Amino acid sequence: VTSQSISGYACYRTVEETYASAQSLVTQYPNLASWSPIGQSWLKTQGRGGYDMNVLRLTNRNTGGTKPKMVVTAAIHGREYTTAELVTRFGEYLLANYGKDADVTWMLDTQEVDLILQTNPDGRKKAEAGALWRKNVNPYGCSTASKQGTDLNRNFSFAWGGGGASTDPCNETFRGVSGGSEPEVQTVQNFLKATFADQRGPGRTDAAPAGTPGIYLDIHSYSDLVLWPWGDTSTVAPNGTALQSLGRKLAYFNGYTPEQAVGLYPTSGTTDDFAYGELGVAAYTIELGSAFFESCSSFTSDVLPKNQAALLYALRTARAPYQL
Ligand code: ING
Ligand code: ZN
Repeated sequence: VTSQSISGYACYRTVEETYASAQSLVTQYPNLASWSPIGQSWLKTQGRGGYDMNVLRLTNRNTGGTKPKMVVTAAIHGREYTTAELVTRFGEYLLANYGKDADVTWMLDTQEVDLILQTNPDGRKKAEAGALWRKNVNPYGCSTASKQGTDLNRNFSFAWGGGGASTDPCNETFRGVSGGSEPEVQTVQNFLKATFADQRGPGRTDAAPAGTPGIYLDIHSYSDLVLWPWGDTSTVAPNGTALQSLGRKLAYFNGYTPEQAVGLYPTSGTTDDFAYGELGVAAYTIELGSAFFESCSSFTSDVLPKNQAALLYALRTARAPYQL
């Protein structure tokens, strides 16, 4: 970790360090890892710097067939440092243990893991510069520079515009001007749609034929929670028993409190409601730890081991997330 690391938190890779780590994994494990652009941050779409948005895909490229998939997004909120580091280290763990650990080997042979390590790189860069930055950096009508941006986790197009999101572009939970108005959200939505194109998970109530199962996790911080849809209503989601049951198992592995998302506070336009409601994919939000600036010692001794166990369980179960 180089000198550009976040001041006082040397265990958390910056955007550039995260991207460099992913690139070096591809160099080291060319048959198991790829790192590919899937879209652009808002600043990049404006031609004003910014970043490509990339996915780290882990699977044995020499084994075929339709593989059950796990997608994980991290750091959709810029200041949530532990999230990108956890997911980057999870990817490193899987690759380091391929061919050594029978379980990991089998999972990378027969499944696919797609990790979006920095889901809001513009916002993350603001946080690295010292701001407690949550949103992206698209200003819309907000004239106060320190309060600009759209909350990407209120901008997803399923049930967009409901409660628990703001219409004020200076607010921390500004929902954006329309569902999926932000390029980062368009990128994730398009990626989830493509990845889970034939998904027929527990959220689907139509009569579509059974397809490939999968699971989607969005990693936030903080509060030691495992959350599942819906966020905008206390109504239990379709097939809510299966959804809750898997959520409680994830919480067993990380020791966190499991609950329906609305129980924390109402939200709309979130990642997991989109994935479950629009695509039918079993979808969870995990809130890591007890601070945005989790000390490196508690990250290493607490957040990382607990959640590595939960992520491994999620991957193991991604092939049958609702046949519990
Ligand atoms: N918390 C999440 C947020 O976006 C959340 C909580 C996520 C609630 C998803 C419901 C659904 O507000 C943080 N820390 O961002
Ligand atoms: Zn968050």
